Parts: sequence; C-alpha cells; structure tokens
Amino acid sequence: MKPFKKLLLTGAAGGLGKVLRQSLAAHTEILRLSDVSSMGAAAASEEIMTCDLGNKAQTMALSAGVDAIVHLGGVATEHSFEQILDANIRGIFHLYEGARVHGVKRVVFASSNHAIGFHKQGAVIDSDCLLRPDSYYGLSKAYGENMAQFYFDRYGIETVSIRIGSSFPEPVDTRMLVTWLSFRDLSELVRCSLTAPNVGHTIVYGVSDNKNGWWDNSKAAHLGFKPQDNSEQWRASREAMPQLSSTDPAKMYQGGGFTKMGPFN
Ligand code: NAI
Ligand code: 15L
Repeated sequence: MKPFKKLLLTGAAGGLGKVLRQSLAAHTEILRLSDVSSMGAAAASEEIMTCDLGNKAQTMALSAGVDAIVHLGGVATEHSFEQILDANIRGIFHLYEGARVHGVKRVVFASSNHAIGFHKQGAVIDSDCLLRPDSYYGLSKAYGENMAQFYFDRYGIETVSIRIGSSFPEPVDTRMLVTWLSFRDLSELVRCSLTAPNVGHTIVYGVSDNKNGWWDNSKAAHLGFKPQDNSEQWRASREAMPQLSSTDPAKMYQGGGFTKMGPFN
C-alpha cells in the first residue's frame, strides 16, 4: 500500500522534476504533474496539468484533491527581479492559497542555498542562521521560506523547505564538491520530507554526505534523512581544474557565482 493517494509535483518538466517524477511514483497511487513547459505523455498513474505559476486561478486549481505537494516549479537561476516575480514570488503565494482552500496539509518546497549564499565558504551554518540571499533568485527563496512559516503559523499547513545545494549528475567544480546533492539522496530527502510526522516548518539543507561540509542539519534530524552518497570520487579531477582567486566573490561566498551577477538594468 502506497502512503499517498495523490501527490502534486510542480516543475515536473525540469531537471529535478524528471528525477522526482520517477522516484515519487513508488509513494503515490497518482502523481499529478505540472509545469508551464511540455511534460510529455502521462503514464497510467499520472495526471498532467499545464500551468503558469503566475496565474492564480490555474495554480490554485492544481491542489484540488491532492494529499501533499512537492513544489519545484519556478525560475531556477538568477534573472532580473521582474522575471522572478511572477513564477517564484506570486507563484508561491498562489500555491499556498491553493493548499489552504483545498485542505492540503504538507508542502515540500525546493528552496536553495542562494537564500543564504552570502555566508562565507568554510563557515558552518545551521537552519537558524541569518538569511543572507545572494541574488533576486535567492531573495525569492527566502520569501518562499517565510511564506511557508506564515502558512504554518496561521493555517497549520506543514512545510519542509529544502535548501538544495547543487543537485546534478555530478559536481562540476570545487564548490560543488561541498554543495553536491546526488539524485538518490534528493529522492530520499523528499520522501522523508513527505512522510516524517510533525515537521511544522522545518528547514533542511539538501546536501549529500560530502567532506568538509558547510551545512549542519542537526536541527532537521527529526526528518530521519541519512545521505548515502558523497563527492569524493570527483575530488582529484575538480581540484586539478584552474581555480578562482581567493578574492573572487565566487570563491569567498557559499552562493558562488550568484553573488556577483547583475545588475540587470
Ligand atoms: P529547472 O529550471 O530545470 O526546472 C524548473 C521548472 O520550473 C522548469 O521545468 C520550468 O519550466 C518551470 N517553471 C519556470 N517558470 C514557471 C512558471 N511561471 N510556471 C510554471 N512552471 C515554471 O530547475 P531544477 O534544477 O529542476 O530545479 C528545481 C527546483 O529546485 C527549482 O525551484 C530550483 O530553484 C530548486 N533548486 C535546484 C537546485 C539544483 O541544483 N538543481 C539547487 C537549489 C534549488
Ligand atoms: C540553485 O539554486 C540553482 O537552481 C542551480 O541551477 C545551481 O546553480 C545551484 O543552485 C548551485 O548553487 O549550484
């Protein structure tokens, strides 16, 4: 027996959406997929609802009849404020309003390390650290985390906000040796975030068991997440690449290159 009857996955056409489309199938009878881009054909146990997160009515309708939401949809890298506003800021409001109206009790929100990206590389921070967004994109994730806290305090909707590090097939540089989250660990962290009891609003760093980590997940221990992978097999090759100067913001701060993008006017 699967733990959920129907889950909603937004951002289903994206890189991580494709990963979770596969792994979430084991935990739900029906997986409702949503994105503004094409998601291909629905399998027998899938439903497809194309939707722009900037559209309130469309986004609110996504939550009807679902047990829980995994929210990945949105602009996923740095852009101008105007480009981020509809998908990420209005979008998460529309999503939580849908959850409230339709009685959905649990959201898993794909936040990002860029909500805290102006902390120094090498500093160890936990989930109570000061928000230090490194970009308009990071600001939208900080806003999303605050939205999650508000909807828990006001309406009792629980959220796990996952500050994802770098979730790709492999780390591409030395920063990602620290920030990398394997797809296997991502899938397990999302499973834990959906099923752990009494999460309130929990903030957790989405990171594999990498050496010399910057992120302390002790305050999210109740999720039961135990990463299985680490980035060591790529260390020698990534350390052999040409390295940034120690005074480059991309080398100084946890958010890497996002800390020096823009301005956009
Ligand atoms: P992605 O860009 O591949 O996927 C995002 C999806 O959101 C895309 O399919 C896109 O079409 C959709 N989207 C964008 N604007 C939309 C709108 N207005 N309405 C509906 N859908 C819209 O990004 P990826 O890597 O799959 O990331 C998924 C989530 O995880 C994002 O929220 C991202 O910010 C977050 N994240 C990802 C990290 C990573 O390393 N991959 C790291 C930190 C956070
Ligand atoms: C993110 O938030 C982005 O979505 C992803 O594309 C990477 O840039 C990642 O952070 C990272 O910091 O490596």
